[in-house]
Amino acid sequence: MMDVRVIGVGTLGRRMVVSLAKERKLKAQFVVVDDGDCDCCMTLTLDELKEAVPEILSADRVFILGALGGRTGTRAVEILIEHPAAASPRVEFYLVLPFAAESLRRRRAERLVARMKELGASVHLFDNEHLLRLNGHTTLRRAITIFPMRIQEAMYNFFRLSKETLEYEGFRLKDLDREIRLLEAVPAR
Ligand SMILES: Nc1nc2c(ncn2[C@@H]2O[C@H](COP(=O)(O)OP(=O)(O)OP(=O)(O)O)[C@@H](O)[C@H]2O)c(=O)[nH]1
Ligand SMILES: [Mg+2]
Repeated sequence: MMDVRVIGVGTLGRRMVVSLAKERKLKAQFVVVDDGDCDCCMTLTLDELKEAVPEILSADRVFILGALGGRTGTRAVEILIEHPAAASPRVEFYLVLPFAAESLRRRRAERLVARMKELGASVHLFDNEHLLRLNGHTTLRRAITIFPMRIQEAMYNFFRLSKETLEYEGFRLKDLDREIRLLEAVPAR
């Protein structure tokens, strides 16, 4: 049996991992790196993460889910990428980038992404700035749900699960079909 670990970093990472863990469909070990405990998965503080990095990155496949720009998620990614195993193709990062309007957060995130690329980490980015293309076509609440949904979808794809039941924050993947198509169709400004 393949040993798969899904790590959620920061608040958004926690939400995605809790949502996936509660579905009980993915055969994976779930870990959250954030403050406070979590009723459905193992939770680590940043200090605990530092100690646990070699063990965490030793699984057959490791997925790290979260957003950059805030404190906890960014710091967790910084800690993880300093270990050589983080550049292995077994390890993949799925990360949301802040809006440009969150200027300091955005710059912090961009610096870290540059560093990750330098180190050769496998990183899939979901840039909030692209959501502005949906301006006037949907609500903010629906728009900000798209990327967490897409990241969970990537996990479902990995496990070859049917996406019929995939949901996040009260939306099903198919509820956001129109937004997802619009996002892909409208070119960046
Ligand atoms: N699209 C989208 N982006 C989000 C969402 N939540 C957070 N983000 C983005 O992710 C960035 C980081 O947010 P968090 O995950 O809350 O940050 P954190 O790592 O918990 O940081 P601290 O709480 O400061 O420790 C934010 O600045 C937003 O740009 C969400 O639900 N949808
Ligand atoms: Mg947080």
